[in-house]
Amino acid sequence: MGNQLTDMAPNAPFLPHFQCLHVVVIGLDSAGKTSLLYRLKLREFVKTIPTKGFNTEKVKVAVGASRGAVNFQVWDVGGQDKLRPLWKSYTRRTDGLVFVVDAAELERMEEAKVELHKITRTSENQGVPVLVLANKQDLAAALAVGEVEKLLAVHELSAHTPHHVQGCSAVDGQGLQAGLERLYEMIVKRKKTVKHNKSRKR
Ligand SMILES: Nc1nc2c(ncn2[C@@H]2O[C@H](COP(=O)(O)OP(=O)(O)OP(=O)(O)O)[C@@H](O)[C@H]2O)c(=O)[nH]1
Ligand SMILES: [Mg+2]
Repeated sequence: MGNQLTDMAPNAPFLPHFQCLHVVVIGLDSAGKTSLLYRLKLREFVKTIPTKGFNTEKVKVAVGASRGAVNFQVWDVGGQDKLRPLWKSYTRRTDGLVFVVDAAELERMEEAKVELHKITRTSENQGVPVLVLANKQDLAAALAVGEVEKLLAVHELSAHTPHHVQGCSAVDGQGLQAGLERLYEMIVKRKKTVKHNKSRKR
């Protein structure tokens, strides 16, 4: 049986086939980052323990108009507050950021908002596309995407930061493919713009 996320397909036209996109997954502790990484890698909902450092996996995802398989090197970094100062070094020169929130935890949305805005404001992350994943949509208490978007004040992100908010669940994988599609589109668009600007300067 095929799986949309990992089936091999012809390479996407824009990126050279050997290129691997670097993506960093951050967010508060217990948001579901590690669960999402392994849902993507193993197509299973795995039992996790709080991440003390990081996990990294290479995953192939069929995205883009040609449904080509694109390699993503995904870094999942621990979200406990004492580990958050490390986010900056992991996100340096990344192609894309994934910011995961527990959509069922209304009382931590303000804390998540502060961290989201802090990390996207760093000079290295200017213009880096951000996919916000409103995780745990399988829970009845989960806030809808629009609510999460408002509570995180996503509209206040810099005009130079392409972003998209997507609901998802690591339990059944819903929303992950759609979110990665959007992240991929934003990354490719940014790479094209950077390339275009460079060739105009020559
Ligand atoms: N119901 C539900 N539970 C989830 C989901 N994703 C993760 N969880 C649970 O949330 C808890 C935390 O998940 P982790 O993936 O370890 O969270 P994390 O963001 O990696 O946490 P840190 O490593 O501490 O930063 C675990 O008990 C998971 O089983 C989801 O989509 N739905
Ligand atoms: Mg973790």
